[in-house]
Amino acid sequence: MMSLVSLASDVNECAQDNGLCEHDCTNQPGTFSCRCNTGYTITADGHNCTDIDECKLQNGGCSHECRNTAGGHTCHCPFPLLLDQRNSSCVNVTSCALRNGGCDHICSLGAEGGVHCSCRAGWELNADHRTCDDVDECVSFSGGCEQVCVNHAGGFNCSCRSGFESRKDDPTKCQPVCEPVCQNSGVCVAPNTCDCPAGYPGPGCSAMCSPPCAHGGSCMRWNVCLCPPGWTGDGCHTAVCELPCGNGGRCVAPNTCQCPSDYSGLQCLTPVTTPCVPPCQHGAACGPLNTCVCPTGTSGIRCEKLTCPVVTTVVSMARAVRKGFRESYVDRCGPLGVQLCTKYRINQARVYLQAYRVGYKIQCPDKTR
Ligand SMILES: [Ca+2]
Ligand SMILES: [Ca+2]
Repeated sequence: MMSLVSLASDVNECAQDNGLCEHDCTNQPGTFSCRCNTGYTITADGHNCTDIDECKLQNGGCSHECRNTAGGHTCHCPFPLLLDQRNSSCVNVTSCALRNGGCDHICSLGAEGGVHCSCRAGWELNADHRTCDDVDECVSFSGGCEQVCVNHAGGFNCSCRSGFESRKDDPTKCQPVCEPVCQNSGVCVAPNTCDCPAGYPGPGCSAMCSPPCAHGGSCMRWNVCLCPPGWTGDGCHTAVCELPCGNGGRCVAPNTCQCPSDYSGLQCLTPVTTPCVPPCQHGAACGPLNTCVCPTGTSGIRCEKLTCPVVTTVVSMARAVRKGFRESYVDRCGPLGVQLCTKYRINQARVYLQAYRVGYKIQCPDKTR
């Protein structure tokens, strides 16, 4: 750590460990001194501080009893005298102005000129006629509490045992707590015990359905489910298909049919045609169970064998179309129409387009011949 070296030769002894002074350290040119807080005096070692016992010096200025304290002292008076405003002399009590007449709570002037103490509600006057002591209301009749009385300074509270709570209309009384709360006009008669009306046997007098209501159905009185649209049955487990499922299809969700493998569609009315694998050849149709239905002239599992000759077929595809032609003609032209010019126009004509489609077919000999 860096430190600035002052030009003067003085060393600040207070900078380290407070100059070993117990209270205050004062640095001076070439030296230092320890000082003590008010009520203390320096000891012979010049560093430590010790309490001054003021009571040993003219009784600390007290008219009666003096009690020494660390750093000070206090004066005390024998009953029924009170300390005066300067906290040193003891005087007779003649008014409520001095220290509230010595009263804890309420001071009033007595008939004979002396003062009279009294206490606020919930407190009672001590035998010293000044101090106010708390009244323990729970000692007599348990404070009027139905279950538990709790005393505190100036008052008391009623509380309830576990499973009960204070009644709103009368905090001295207790009522049982039911969790969950009793619904449907049920009455909580003991902790977590509802007295339920008929038809509501569930927790907290709720309706109870067995089997439970599925698909968002509401459980009503007497084990009845109120089902949402699209569902019906005891526990709302049965789906409703407004259009019935055909061909052995099952209604599995609202308006949803689950079809057998050979039918499809909303109501399972469309037969499913599955192509044969491998495919049938020579135009053969695919029959049930992946079998090919071979046309005349073919055989084999896939109708791949030809049993009759194949002949070429030619089909004429001739058709007539309209087509535009450009043709020239001579016309008069020029400023006075005296010149001759060649002009062009589009003329429509019907033409024939000739085409052929070449195909093949299996031609078996005529059996009748
Ligand atoms: Ca003292
Ligand atoms: Ca009390």
